Amino acid sequence: MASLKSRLCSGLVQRGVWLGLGNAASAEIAATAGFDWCLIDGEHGPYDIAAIAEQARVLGPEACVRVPKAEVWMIKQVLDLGLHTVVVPMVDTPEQADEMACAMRYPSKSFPQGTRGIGAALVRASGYNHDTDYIAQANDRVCLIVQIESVTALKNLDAICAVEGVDGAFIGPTDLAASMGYLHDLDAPEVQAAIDDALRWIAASGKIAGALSFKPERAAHYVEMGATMVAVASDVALLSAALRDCAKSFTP
Ligand code: 3PY
Repeated sequence: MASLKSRLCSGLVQRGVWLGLGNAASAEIAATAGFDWCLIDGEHGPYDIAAIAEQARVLGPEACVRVPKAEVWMIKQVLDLGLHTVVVPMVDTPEQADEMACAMRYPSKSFPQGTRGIGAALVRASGYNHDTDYIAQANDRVCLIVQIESVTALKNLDAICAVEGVDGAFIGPTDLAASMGYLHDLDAPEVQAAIDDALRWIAASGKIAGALSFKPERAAHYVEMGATMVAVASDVALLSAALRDCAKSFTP
C-alpha cells in the first residue's frame, strides 16, 4: 500500500482517528477499524517517548504522531522510532516552521539546511542498522504537518506554507477558536469562516490541507474547502459517548 504521505500528496482524502487513550489495545482496535490514518496525540494524551514507541509497534510506520511542542529534540526522538508523519502543534511563524522542517531532515545535497542527527546504528527507524536504505530515503519519506491554531499563525499562513520542507498545514479548530476570542464556541461563524479561508489557501498553495471535526457534515464541508487529511473521530470521544449512552439506556 502507498504511504500516507504519497496518498495525501496525490490528493486522496484520508480519514483519520485521533488517539488519546495511551493504550496499546485500544490503538490496535482503532488501527483495524477502517480509518486511513491514526494519530498518537503526544500533545494532550498520556504518552512519553516509551509509550509512543509501544504505539508505533502496534500501529506501524504509517501512524502519525503529534509531538507535545515545536521542539527539535522531540522531532528527532519520534523519527528515530521509525514514524514518518509528524504533526507539530502551535506553529505560528515561518521561522518556527523552518526550524521544524530542518529538524525533520538529514543534511543532504538537496536539503543542506537539514539538522537531523544521525543515530542510524542505534535506532528503530533503520531497523537497528539492518535497513541500509533508511538514511538515503528518510528525507523523502518524512512528512511534516504544522498546525495552524492561532490568529498569529493565520496571519503568517502564506509564509508558513511557503517554507521548504513543510508538507502540510492542519487547522487546530479548538485552539484557533480560543485564540480568536471564542473559547468554547467552535460554531461561531467567524471561526468557521476563518477555517474555510485557511483550508482554501493551504490547498491552493499545493500543500496538504488538514482539519478535524467529529461532526460528519462539518468534516465533509472541510473536504469541500480543500482538506484531504481529515480527522473524523477520537478514541476518547467515541468511548466516552458510547459508555454514557449505554449507561443511560439501562437506567431503571
Ligand atoms: C484543536 O482542536 O485545537 C486541535 O489541535 C486538535 O486537538
